[in-house]
Amino acid sequence: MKLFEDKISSAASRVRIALALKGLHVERQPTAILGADALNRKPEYLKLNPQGLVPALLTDEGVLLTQSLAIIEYLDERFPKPALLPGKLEERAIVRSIALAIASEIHALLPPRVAARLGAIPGVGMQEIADWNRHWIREGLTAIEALLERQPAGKYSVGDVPSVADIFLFPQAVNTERAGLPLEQWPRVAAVVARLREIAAFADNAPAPRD
Ligand SMILES: N[C@@H](CCC(=O)N[C@@H](CS)C(=O)NCC(=O)O)C(=O)O
Repeated sequence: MKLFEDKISSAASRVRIALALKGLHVERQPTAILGADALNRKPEYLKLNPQGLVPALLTDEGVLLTQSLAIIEYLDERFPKPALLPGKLEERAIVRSIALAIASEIHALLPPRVAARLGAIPGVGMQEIADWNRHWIREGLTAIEALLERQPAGKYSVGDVPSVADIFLFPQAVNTERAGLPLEQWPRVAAVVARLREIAAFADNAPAPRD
């Protein structure tokens, strides 16, 4: 398998964490998403992934998979141990809803293409974009905190085993702190993330800071 990724990408970080939890090693294809050297908008990459986003995973059968949640569920079905989704039906749905609350309602409003579009609007500069980012992170994580509080006390987002919910939460939490928002304002999130930091698969695969 080959993973198209950029080390700064939090969506790619999710897939790296899933691979590490499962002890899987894949070929890495660095695909820069920032600046003049950005490869994700080049015709060759768009031919492969029409969305021009990372991550993308090329399977051994030559099928190109896109979207981190779909990729991670593919890995989980193909390599079932350790399971990244809980055994109980309702818990699986809750795990997916937390993952999607992060991917669709927070992260989707923050990536470079959104910042670039905002920055093209007259009067919108770095400061306004940083405020935009912090607004959606704050709103999104406040809702996640409330969702986690509904869960019975456990070590991780849902239960005592790291799941897809944690795989989505961790990179978002790392970037939240980088955006200048201390996690302590969301105590349940902060406690879960502190435990995840102790797991090498998470700690070693966080999104790299943008230079
Ligand atoms: N929903 C997608 C999001 C993918 C995404 O937005 N990736 C970002 C990096 S974290 C990207 O490729 N951005 C390129 C750009 O914004 O131009 C997923 O979960 O895989």
